[in-house]
Amino acid sequence: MSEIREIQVPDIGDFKDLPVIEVLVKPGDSVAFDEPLLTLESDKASMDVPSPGAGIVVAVAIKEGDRVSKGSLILTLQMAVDDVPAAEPPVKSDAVAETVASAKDSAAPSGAFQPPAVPEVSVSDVKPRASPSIRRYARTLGIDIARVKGSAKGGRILREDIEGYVKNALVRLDTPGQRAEHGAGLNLLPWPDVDFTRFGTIEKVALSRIKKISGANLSRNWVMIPHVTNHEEVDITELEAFRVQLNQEGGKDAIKYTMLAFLIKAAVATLQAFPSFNSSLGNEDGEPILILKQYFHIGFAADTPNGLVVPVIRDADQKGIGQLATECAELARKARDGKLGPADMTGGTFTVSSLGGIGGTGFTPIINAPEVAILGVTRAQIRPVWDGNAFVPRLILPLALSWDHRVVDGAAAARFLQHLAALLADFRRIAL
Ligand code: CAO
Repeated sequence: MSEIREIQVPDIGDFKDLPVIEVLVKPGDSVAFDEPLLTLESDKASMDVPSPGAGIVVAVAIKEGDRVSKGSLILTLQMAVDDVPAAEPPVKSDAVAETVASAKDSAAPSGAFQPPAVPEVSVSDVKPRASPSIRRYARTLGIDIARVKGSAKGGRILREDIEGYVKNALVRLDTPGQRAEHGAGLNLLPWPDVDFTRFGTIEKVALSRIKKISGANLSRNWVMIPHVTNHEEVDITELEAFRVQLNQEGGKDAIKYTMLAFLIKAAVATLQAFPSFNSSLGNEDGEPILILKQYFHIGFAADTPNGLVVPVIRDADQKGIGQLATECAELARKARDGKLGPADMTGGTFTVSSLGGIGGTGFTPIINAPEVAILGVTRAQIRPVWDGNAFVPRLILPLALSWDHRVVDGAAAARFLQHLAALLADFRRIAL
């Protein structure tokens, strides 16, 4: 036998007119004894109002935002006669709700009442069951509690469930493939999951260690830095003639003067003239600051069979072009042999990425964080240049400067490139 009972707000102490912050049940729900029906919030704490018995919710009389006091009607409940309680269970404030919830969840349901058939409820309709403190905990961590699977009886969410959810999310974010799949936390569309074998034969190859590490760094830098790339073309006819002459003068064990060494030398002189390009963004007492470096350690991108690495030439401002060329060659050899140590690749303040030996007319280099700018160089080509009277063949070098728009702006970047171009066009200026 069953009967319909009106369930009212029980004795809630001195509180009156408390706002309902959540109604946890709806008509058709089956509730167990002591299961929370709604959550009230006082200025001191939130509290669950538990069901005084097991049964089926027939009608709900209140909604979120309503204000209730002792005796306010909450809902009507169809209960087995045996289950009709003599006394109501106490309201649980948020300090104790969690422990009580766990204890309750392990208790057997009471009575022999067989609830009548209720309409099937889809998963998305079901409100997650959790005590106010657990809800608040989830809110503090920025978690949508509806995504958390409860492990206690009736799907009730415990603190461990929230923690498990967070742990899983962190593990997923730490896995490169998953990071892409989850849109790098940017709420992007998931990465396309394509079965390529549907379209043709494929071969699966593991990424090298270097590719995995540089890929993760490049993705972070691309996503987190507001990159802008400025382009410039510079006439290096005289510089190349000088470089060729230097190399011709050298004996058997002579230094090979490379364009990269001249680029590094000119870049250092330009960084000295524009210190904000030789900096990093920092944070002090919660305020963003710019850390201007008074040393000039220049990285250069080196292509190796296992992927891209960036060895660093220390104190490039204190070295001549011959020494820069020698050190670049040594570091590039070490890079190709996989022998670079961490000390060879850390501490850079600016990077030069030269594809000039390979080709191309321009590209967008990705800033090597925490640096704020990078110079990309592609292949110099003889072009006809108008000298006022006639077209003359000149060797033109394309430059691309990517810079962090949080640190510098377009005018500064254009001036930086102009300065660099002027030095490369007439290297004597470096002595000025
Ligand atoms: N324009 C035209 N020719 C150029 C040039 C330029 N900008 N830069 C170099 N060259 C020519 C040189 O004259 C030389 O020619 P010769 O063999 O006829 O003398 C040849 O290219 C090789 O030059 P190099 O010995 O000076 O080597 P390099 O400075 O070009 O390269 C290094 C050294 C380490 C930068 C290079 O091996 C490398 O790894 N480059 C790739 C960097 C890279 O991958 N960047 C992209 C990063 S983003 O993915």
